[in-house]
Amino acid sequence: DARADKNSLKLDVNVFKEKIVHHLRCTIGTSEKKASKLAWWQALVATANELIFDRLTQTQYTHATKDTRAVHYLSAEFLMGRLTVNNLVSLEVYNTAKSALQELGIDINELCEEETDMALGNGGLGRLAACFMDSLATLAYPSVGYGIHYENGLFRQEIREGRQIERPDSWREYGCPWEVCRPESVQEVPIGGFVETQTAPDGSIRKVWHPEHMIKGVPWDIPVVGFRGASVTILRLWESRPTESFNWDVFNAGGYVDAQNEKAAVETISKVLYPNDSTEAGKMLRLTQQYFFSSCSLRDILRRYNRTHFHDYGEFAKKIAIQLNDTHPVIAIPELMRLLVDEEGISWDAAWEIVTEVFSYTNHTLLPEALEKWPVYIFEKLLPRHLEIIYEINYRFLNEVVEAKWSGDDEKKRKLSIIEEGPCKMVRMANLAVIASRKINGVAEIHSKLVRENLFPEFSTLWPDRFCNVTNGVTPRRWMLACNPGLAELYNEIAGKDWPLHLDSCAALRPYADDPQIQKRFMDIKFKNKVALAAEIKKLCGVEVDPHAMFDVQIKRLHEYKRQHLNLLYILHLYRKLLADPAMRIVPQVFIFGAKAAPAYTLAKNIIYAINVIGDKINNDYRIRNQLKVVFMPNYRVSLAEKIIPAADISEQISTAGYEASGTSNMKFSMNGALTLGTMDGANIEIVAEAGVENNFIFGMSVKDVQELKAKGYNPWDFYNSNQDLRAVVDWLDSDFFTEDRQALASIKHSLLEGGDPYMVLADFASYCAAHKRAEEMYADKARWAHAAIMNSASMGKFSSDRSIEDYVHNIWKLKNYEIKDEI
Ligand code: 26V
Repeated sequence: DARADKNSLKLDVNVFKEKIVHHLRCTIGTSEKKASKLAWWQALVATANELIFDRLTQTQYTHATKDTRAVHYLSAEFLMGRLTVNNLVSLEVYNTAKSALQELGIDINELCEEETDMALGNGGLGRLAACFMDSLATLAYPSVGYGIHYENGLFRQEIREGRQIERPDSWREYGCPWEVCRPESVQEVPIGGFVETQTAPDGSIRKVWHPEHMIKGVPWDIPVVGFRGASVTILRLWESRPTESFNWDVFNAGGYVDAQNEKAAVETISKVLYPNDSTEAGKMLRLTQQYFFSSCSLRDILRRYNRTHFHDYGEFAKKIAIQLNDTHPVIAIPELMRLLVDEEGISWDAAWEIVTEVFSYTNHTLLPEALEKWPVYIFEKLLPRHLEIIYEINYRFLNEVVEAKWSGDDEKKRKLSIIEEGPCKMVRMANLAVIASRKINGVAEIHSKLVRENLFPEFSTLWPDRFCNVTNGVTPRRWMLACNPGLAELYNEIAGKDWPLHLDSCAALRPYADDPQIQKRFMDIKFKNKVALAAEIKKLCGVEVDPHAMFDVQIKRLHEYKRQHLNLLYILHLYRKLLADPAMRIVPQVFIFGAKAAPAYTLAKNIIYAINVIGDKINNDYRIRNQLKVVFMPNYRVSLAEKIIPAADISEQISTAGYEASGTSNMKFSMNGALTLGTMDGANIEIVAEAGVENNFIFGMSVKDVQELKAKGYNPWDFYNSNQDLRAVVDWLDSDFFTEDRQALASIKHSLLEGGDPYMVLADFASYCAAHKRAEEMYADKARWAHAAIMNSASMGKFSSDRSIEDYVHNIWKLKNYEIKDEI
């Protein structure tokens, strides 16, 4: 029967082999003789999909028959990366597939390299959403992820003569075999136009929106496979298309070309993911993207709800939870009000009660430039009815809630208003989110505290119970089991095979932290990973590095607050010492960077350039006898992180305290046995609390120190003038020692001095150097280092995204999970 067939596909190498060949011939349409690697990979995916879609059907059947409560995770970004290895591991067919392919003369690793990353995200926020999908599926909570089906993900980065060049990322140019289009769930979304006020004979008023356009939303589903097939959930991404009605009139009037232009304009909505740019460009389109996917998602939720509830909204808030991943989907709040009031005929008060029960909001950054505000004039053009609804929400909030608490206090009203007054009136999306949400959370303890105390102090006085913390986590399936098989095998032996589901059980390794045999085993695994990374570095950067050297890694988006330039100043400092004393022997070190800069962020791009030219100089300076290497790995992305992280000795987490909301790579590094060299910021604080400060290298100002220095008046010149080493390396940037383009490097010096050094790089420099010195000393003591590496890896139970999801479930979503049986 069907079940026996599935089992034999899972376990029997011959059956698996036959299936792959079958799909190669009958699905892909080629033969073993002439198939390309890509074709083999497609056949492998088709084979996996047989199991995946069956499991998906079982999951959806269970949820439909039980009318389950579900969470809907709305996110403009899902940084999924590659899916093949994870899906095969989760289906428990990885080894079967590997052997089957081996017998066909094919290396499974080579096939997996054929897959283009799904890079539908900028960084932390998007990758977090992807880890959460993995945990939701694994824990079998009823859930849907909703986002945008970007035609182009985050740009591909090339480095030419040290400089970043952006290239389009067409991830599905030749089709993506994981996704399936669902024409039966297409939505239509109105936009533009004007609002008409109709007064009935009884004097009651009705608002009628006459939109200018309709946009079609086409859903693409990507199945997310829970570990060991616990459940298969769906990531549903919306693609924009012109509706048939859209260009009909123009078309008939003989305007074939005009119609094609309008078609192109609509398709633009889901064309490209915006990089975290601080520029004004594309504001209009960005809001359109956000509204488009939020509206499609809400209509999809309502359609599914009404299949069983027939427009009776009494149960809506019992069945539906919606999580807003940052402010990007916050337009869903007025959109749900509009759908309920204008289209479903529910009273304002009843609709508001539903809305405020359903939504919750996660904040991911305190950076003022990242808090979204939209000009009112853009709203008037695109979403005139939503603007009215926002005004109404605001009016009631200010006159009922704020007035009751702070009667007559106009200053409070000005601060808390959704509308920012001024020459250009703005809609503050974060204020709207807080006013309408049941819960508001930050992403690490310290960040949640700052959200309460610095970002929304008045709101948290008003509604203390709404604010909470959910510390981020990452999936151990991708970030340990799949990317570090050597380490996974060690944990299988020490902690049993269920550790990817119960990461706390990795603590079983801690008693062995001083056991010489286990230390050797652990460090041998690390060394093998470093050998593999060294080969990758040779391939991508052409630089030879010694795997015995200390691998010091900083991989993350390029931003001043993350302080890649602090790292660079230390590298210059080491280099300078080596040049001054050619006989000096140091711990050999390889500094590894990976980072994309937003295309319009000039200083960030100059820092990338500086890393490359300084690296080039150092790597080719025979005087330092290969004791120091600096490599910039191009096109940093999920699949590259999976190769780098298992090979890291040092994890650089050096943001100015108070600026990195959480960080998530910090957790991945620790799990894989790297030691954190970092500030007391974000989740670093919680990581070292678990793994031991003595097993990591903490340095620099605390949040309190930063606040105090700012209050007292920070002057970077004080540090520059009083520290000779610091002055020497800062001045070195303004020289032609490294490059003809002296201006590019001098701009970094300029920002650190005349620019006021907004992220206090100079203030933390001395302490940073001291931390590096401690790291170098510890690295020379092999047993001490192994102890620390093991303690880090074995203490990361808290940072499984399963724990984060359980926190969301218990404190916010209130879901039950369901065992998925083979029922149909
Ligand atoms: C947005 C923008 C937009 C305009 C200019 C510069 C800029 C810089 C940063 C951002 C951040 C977007 C939100 C984000 O990705 N936050 C990250 O979320 C992670 C998951 O919670 C967290 O671990 C990171 O610390 C946080 O930066």
